[in-house]
Amino acid sequence: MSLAASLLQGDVRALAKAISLAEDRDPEATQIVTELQPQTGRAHLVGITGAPGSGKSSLVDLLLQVIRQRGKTVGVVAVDPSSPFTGGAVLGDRIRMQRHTLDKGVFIRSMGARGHLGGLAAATREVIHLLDAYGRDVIIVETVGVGQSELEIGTVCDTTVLVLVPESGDAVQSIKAGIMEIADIFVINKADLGGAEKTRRLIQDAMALGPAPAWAPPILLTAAIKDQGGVELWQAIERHWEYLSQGGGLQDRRLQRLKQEVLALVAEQARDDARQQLEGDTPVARRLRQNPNGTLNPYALAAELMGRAR
Ligand SMILES: Nc1nc2c(ncn2[C@@H]2O[C@H](COP(=O)(O)OP(=O)(O)OP(=O)(O)O)[C@@H](O)[C@H]2O)c(=O)[nH]1
Ligand SMILES: [Mg+2]
Repeated sequence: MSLAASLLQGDVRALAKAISLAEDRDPEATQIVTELQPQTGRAHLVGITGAPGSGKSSLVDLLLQVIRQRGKTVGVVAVDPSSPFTGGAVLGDRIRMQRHTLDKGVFIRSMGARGHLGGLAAATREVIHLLDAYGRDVIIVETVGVGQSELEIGTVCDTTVLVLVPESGDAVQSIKAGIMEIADIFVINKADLGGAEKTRRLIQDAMALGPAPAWAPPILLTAAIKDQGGVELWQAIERHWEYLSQGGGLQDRRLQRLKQEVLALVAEQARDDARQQLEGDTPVARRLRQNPNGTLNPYALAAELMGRAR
């Protein structure tokens, strides 16, 4: 039986194997994803993003409990561009989500940037498709944000949760600068540390400046470490899903996502082609070797590699 067929039958080893192929950027993964395409589009994709250490994994752990109590199956992809680790889970995630490791309704995978970021973004998208075809009801994508444009979670997920911590002046600053648009739900985690109400007001004030949106992002207070706020967070996520499904732009979001995915694939392919030309036995590479002082014009070289006259 093909890997794709085994995966569809619920074989978790087939899923893990397909994910490894996607991480390796193996062309076979692309084939599998293509074969499985008709079986995708059912899952609710939930993005959890925020600064390093804001408590994203702890919140995911909390959500897993709530979601499982409601009988839904979950796939978690924790993406960490700064980590070389891949497969299984990076240490922190393994510890924080370990109470779910024996539950067949939970599948957790951590992904690091082995090579280049573009590849990681493409691999993440493929893994999401695989989990979707595998039949997970909910797929949670944890990413450190915001900043890596290619991993912009807003373009990957249906519902994006932005995790802040109390009195992070910087975070509120960047909200003014425009993160606002990507957050469907704000979470102020570590509310046990105090100062969360003040942060809530800062966000509210920042939101009041713009036009009233069709969906007003709720601002929730959580203390993941104390198991507080998980139910409310899940309820908010479900409300947003209902809103999206009932004329709130699910189609549009998914169309944007498709465009982003195509762009990412084009970028990955173009970068690979360019790298081959730079490293191989090509006219460009020969000219570069003859000119070790680096005085050639990078713009002209890039245009040449892309086949454009400048
Ligand atoms: N006081 C307090 N600490 C918390 C809370 N939630 C998480 N932490 C702690 O914050 C630290 C980071 O938590 P993680 O869940 O790993 O945060 P993260 O955002 O996933 O971190 P990265 O994936 O490394 O970016 C850990 O030491 C947690 O115990 C909370 O509600 N209150
Ligand atoms: Mg984490």
